[in-house]
Amino acid sequence: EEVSRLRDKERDLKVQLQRQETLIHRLKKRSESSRGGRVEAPQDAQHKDCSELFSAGVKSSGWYEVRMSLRVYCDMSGGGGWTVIQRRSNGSQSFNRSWEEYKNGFGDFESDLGEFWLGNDRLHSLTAQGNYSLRIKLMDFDGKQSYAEYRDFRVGHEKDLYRLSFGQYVGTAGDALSGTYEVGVVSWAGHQGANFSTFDRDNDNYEGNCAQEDQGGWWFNKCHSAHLNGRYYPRGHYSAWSDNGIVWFPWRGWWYSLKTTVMEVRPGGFKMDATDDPNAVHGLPVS
Ligand SMILES: [Ca+2]
Repeated sequence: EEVSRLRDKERDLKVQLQRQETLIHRLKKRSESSRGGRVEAPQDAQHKDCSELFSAGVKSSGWYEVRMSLRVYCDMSGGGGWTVIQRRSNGSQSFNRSWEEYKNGFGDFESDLGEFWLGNDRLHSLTAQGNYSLRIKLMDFDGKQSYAEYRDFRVGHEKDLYRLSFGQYVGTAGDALSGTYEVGVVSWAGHQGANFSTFDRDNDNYEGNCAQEDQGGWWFNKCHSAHLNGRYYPRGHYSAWSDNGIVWFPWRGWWYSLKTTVMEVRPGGFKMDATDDPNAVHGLPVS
């Protein structure tokens, strides 16, 4: 009887050991994947955006949860702390969407290179939290990159038709949003103060419907110098009845559709961590 009791005990212990091993294996896998930047840590989700996560020590780019259960992609490169609000990368998502879809956001909120629009309501509440800078990163099909950065980026409330406003520009792509890159452009293709329009809500200054013709929701005037929510063309140069590609006019013109775009925001006063700044002097001897 004693022998059979011990055998039972042995069997129980083996089962327990197996469970422990499975648990260890799962924990190992989880910590490996977290090194790849795909964790949702810190889970209290009290951070208002990616800049606060960055300051809290989260340094790898990826999807995270921030305040209000909002799932955001954080770009921790370029000084870190950027909350991505739009991405085009491969044409997998249609950006020709309704007012309601642009209001709530749409697209792929899972993949690292997923295409998405964060949503106009979230854009409004994010940028209403304080002074935000907007950074736009562009790449063409030759792999050339450029950027445009605007201070004081703000998106109005829905009742103000998500009106766009922004401040001073710096960058290499050209100041498409203000339209000041060329005389006479501002009045018809500047985007300062423009309302948001979609195919089913025409709030532009044009007798026709810019969003319908250019196949995407955007802050249209009559119609645009930049339209990053246009149709995805897989080869760059395109011809169409309307300039409906992914366009940043001062960089590649109306008839070139960009390969990738990222729009991201960060508080204007954000101080990057000196140890992550590639331009920072570390006081190391030059050997
Ligand atoms: Ca119109």
